Amino acid sequence: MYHENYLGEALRAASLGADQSLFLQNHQTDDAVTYQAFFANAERMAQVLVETGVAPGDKVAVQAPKTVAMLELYVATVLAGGVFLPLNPAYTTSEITYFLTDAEPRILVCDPMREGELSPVAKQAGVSEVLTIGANESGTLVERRDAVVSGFTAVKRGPDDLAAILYTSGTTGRSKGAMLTHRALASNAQTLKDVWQFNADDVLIHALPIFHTHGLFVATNVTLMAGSSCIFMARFDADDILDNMPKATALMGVPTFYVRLLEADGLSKASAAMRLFVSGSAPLLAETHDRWCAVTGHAILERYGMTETNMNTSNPYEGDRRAGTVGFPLPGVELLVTDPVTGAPIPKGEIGVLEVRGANVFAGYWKMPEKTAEELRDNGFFITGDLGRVDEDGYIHIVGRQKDLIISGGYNIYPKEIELLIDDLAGVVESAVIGVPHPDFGEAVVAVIVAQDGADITAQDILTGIKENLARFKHPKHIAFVKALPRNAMGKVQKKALREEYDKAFW
Ligand code: MCA
Ligand code: AMP
Repeated sequence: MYHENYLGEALRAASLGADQSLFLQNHQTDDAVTYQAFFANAERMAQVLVETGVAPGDKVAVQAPKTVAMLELYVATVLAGGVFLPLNPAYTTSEITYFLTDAEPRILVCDPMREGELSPVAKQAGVSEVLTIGANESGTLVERRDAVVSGFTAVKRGPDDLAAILYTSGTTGRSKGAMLTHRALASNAQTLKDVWQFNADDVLIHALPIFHTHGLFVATNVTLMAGSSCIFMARFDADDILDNMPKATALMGVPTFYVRLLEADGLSKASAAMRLFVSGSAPLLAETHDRWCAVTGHAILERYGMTETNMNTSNPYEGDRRAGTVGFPLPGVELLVTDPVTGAPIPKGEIGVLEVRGANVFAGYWKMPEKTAEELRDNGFFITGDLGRVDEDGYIHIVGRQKDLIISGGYNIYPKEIELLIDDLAGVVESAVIGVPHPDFGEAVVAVIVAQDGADITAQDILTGIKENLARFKHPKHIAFVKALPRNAMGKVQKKALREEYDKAFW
């Protein structure tokens, strides 16, 4: 089955012979989806993709609500030999225009509610067909799937072929498409399944979005590869998660999940029989780790990854899960700490740039050979831009970032993108966008703005001015007007000074 499609086979292997076992409980509709039903639908959808002209290597872009159909589309794209390109539903049409123009997908699958506004953009970008997936498992792609009667023979794809492109923001403001191969995705999920000991008895609470690495590859691929099942929720809701914990064994989340669950009533009782809580995508405060331990008796397992690499390090499943650390390199991942200037390895214990190498590492940035060359060394090491150190026991500590990046509730936000938009508004001289501590999101966006002399410009004007072009989660949650931005002798804006000044903006 699927034996010539590398990732397809890896995702299907565990459930072969267990076709009637449950893959997914849809929390929205209460439908129970068996492995047999899920893969049969994915095959039918793959047939539709091929009929619409998707050839091996073609990209299938999707901006749709979190549904089982969207998950089927991921597997269908892989089986059809295509390249899955998921996009955050929060992106505005102007943001989507960039992705479609840059990636040149064969088809776009979007929410029926946005078909009208996105179709012209898709056409302009050379997309040959627009299909839809709506909330509640509806849409034209679902209808066409249901009209296909026969099964589908997976298209041949090898380990080095691309399975997905995920866009990750760039420091210059332009997002970069990270090209991920069948091998990178399959090998990383296999490793995680093994080290976190997932098996057919596991039930994962899946409340993460499925347009990013965490919810799409870590949560979904691990579930499929272990033959486990999941409780599939359209979004995070603390009460829903607590209600379902007694039926589940594992939860994967960003730190905000754990911060919010700690605020809810009944956590201690609900979590009693769970076996694993995983956190990642952003730093988990040691305080959250400790409080979780005190309330539930479970030590959260923190791991560290990136869109370009999937997961790189993990705290041990068996052994000491240390708060404030991301554990050890995963099997098959080599990690170096290097000097930020020379790139040479530095002595153990000192802070430097984390670099990683392994089968998990991406194949480069789509259509950006210079960026690829800057970040991916000839010897295979990827320069993460994260700053860290390895302690005397081998645990890795992430202490900061070389890149000017804000991570808010697990979403990455690049200040440059927001600054460019604000600087373009009438009445603005210049701006600096920074991330400062936030009790719920970990970090949140603050914009510090210098207005033109005499300009009567308000925070609301700024928000109104950027809203067409910027997804809401990237909007500044605090806006300050100042006379001048702090600069060093070289004239560079001192963001560190600004971060210190606005450190308490949300407390
Ligand atoms: C929502 N808002 C946000 C965020 N989420 N603002 C900043 N940061 C956010 N993360 C905005 C909304 O637009 C809204 O604004 C207001 O905050 C309240 O939204 P609400 O609906 O209450 O939020 P929510 O639906 O409860 O979402 C919060 C969330 C969600 C559950 C934390 O953001 C989430 O699921 N985050 C997970 C992201 C993730 O999967 N990251 C993995 C990336 P307004 O009121 O103005 O409309 S993969 C990765 O990082 C690497 C590879 C890795 O290691 O995993
Ligand atoms: P993304 O661009 O979405 O791929 O996000 C990757 C970035 O998230 C990494 O480069 C880190 O800066 C950050 N990250 C992921 N997991 C962790 C973690 N456990 N602790 C600290 N930072 C993390």
